[in-house]
Amino acid sequence: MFCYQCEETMNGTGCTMNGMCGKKGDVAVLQDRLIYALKGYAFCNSRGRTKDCNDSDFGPFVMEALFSTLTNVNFDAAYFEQMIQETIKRRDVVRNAVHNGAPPGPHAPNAAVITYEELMTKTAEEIGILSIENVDVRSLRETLIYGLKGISAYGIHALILNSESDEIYQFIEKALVSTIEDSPLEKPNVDQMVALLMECGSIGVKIMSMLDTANTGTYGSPVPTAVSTGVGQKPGILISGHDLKDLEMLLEQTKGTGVDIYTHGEMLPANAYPFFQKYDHLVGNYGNAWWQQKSEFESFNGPILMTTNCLVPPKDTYIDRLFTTNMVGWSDGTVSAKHIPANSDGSKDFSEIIALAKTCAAPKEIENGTVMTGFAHDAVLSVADKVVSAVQSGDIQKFVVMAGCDGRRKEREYYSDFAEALPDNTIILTAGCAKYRYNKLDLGDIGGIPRVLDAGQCNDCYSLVVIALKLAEVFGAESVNDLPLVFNIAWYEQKATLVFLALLSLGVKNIVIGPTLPACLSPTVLDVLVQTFNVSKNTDVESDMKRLITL
Ligand code: SF4
Ligand code: SF3
Repeated sequence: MFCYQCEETMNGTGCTMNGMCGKKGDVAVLQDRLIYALKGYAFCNSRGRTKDCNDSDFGPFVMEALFSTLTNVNFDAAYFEQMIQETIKRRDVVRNAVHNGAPPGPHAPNAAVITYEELMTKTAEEIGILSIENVDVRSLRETLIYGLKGISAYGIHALILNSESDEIYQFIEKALVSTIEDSPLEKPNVDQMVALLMECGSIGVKIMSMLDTANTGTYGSPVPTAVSTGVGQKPGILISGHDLKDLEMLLEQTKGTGVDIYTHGEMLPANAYPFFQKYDHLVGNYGNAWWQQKSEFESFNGPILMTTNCLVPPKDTYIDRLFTTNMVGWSDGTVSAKHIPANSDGSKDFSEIIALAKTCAAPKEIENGTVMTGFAHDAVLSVADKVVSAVQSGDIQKFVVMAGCDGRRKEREYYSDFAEALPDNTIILTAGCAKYRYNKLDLGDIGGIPRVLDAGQCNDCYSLVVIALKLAEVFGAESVNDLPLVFNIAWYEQKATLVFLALLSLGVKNIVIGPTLPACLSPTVLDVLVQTFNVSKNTDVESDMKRLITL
């Protein structure tokens, strides 16, 4: 196997035996085969589009497939075998329609003609990342694929709330086709591939905007909220991941059952939506970022529902309390996490989880306080006057965007140290699970504005963009680059890759990222990013404080 899509990749270069995330070699090669099959399906569908016989369900299916290969989503070999089979089946339907049942021409790429049986014999070396020999082409194509995974993740959440866009589906199709090694079409050159990455970033802004509209249209605009981190006396269900519709269904089905609901990880910001605040049995948030789940799921005592990433291979102590839904799956071939499927109308039956919860002890207390969230664009813009006058008076010297992901590596303590070392006249704008590195520090406020403003989940980085653009407008700045705003972001998986591309597509310069640079960036591609956008890696707190804040 070879995989280098996330920040924790082995030695910063690539996982080759088993993934640091727990992904086994057999699942890794199945994911490679699925991506290969998706490229062929996209190729045939693009031909079908010109003849009006493309698959109308292409977008949703491909987004589901791509999302399932994102880091820490699905570890179940059987799931991938079935998805590869389904992809090939769908591809063949479109291809036969394009050719009126005649065999494909001699120039069709292999991904468009390979059979399921043949594909299942292909190795990672033959069809995976390293099969692309030119390191720069490999770098650009893989970065694009990771961007597509991010688009797909957010696209699925939007789709669940009935929001979709053909423009996004057509981009996914075009981008997948552009990565086919033996394509008969003209191959994009390096400049064109960089342009495709920027287009991917723009589509990223669009999908985050769509998801923002879907979320706020369905659940209201988040309001600043102090969320309890303690526990009650009743048994509970812990819901993690990013999907708000699952939370809604779970809250409805647990009303009056004597079972409490707690959020975990990226579900914390759900507590700030007016819609969810009407449920008294939504008690609060239990625990921290995804990587601490092994101890937190154990001490929670009740069932856990993983709606999306990040899932860590579970311990025996809670595997029989772990439930997955959507694209999430876990199996070691013998023991599997129980999966809750969606019915054809999107509804789900959580009765098994609820029945199990009733037999469990209440969660063990691991904290007892509150944590603030709910500073999405509407909440921040409603106090824009206050913010502007604080900047004008010098009470606020700088905004520091510290959004992104958290991870288990020790180097990430840097982010807590950096937050703590920031001068009192700075405000941290955050979103994503990166916030857990500083959202429980007591950093105080500036004239009533908390020094850590949490806009929500990683997709709510969109809120940070809206806030920055509004500030630029108010201050008459030409772009966000002229604002007293700096970026020191943390990345881990492919949604962060997409958010990064989204920021670049908006022309944001001088972004500092860490704790390492993505392994998929070849020296040449990195050089392009440095030359064009002055991207750099964070170093140590003292030096970064000097270059970002005090200079
Ligand atoms: Fe390694 Fe990350 Fe890929 Fe997992 S997702 S195999 S940790 S690079
Ligand atoms: Fe976190 Fe996995 Fe990226 Fe949504 S849940 S931000 S890491």
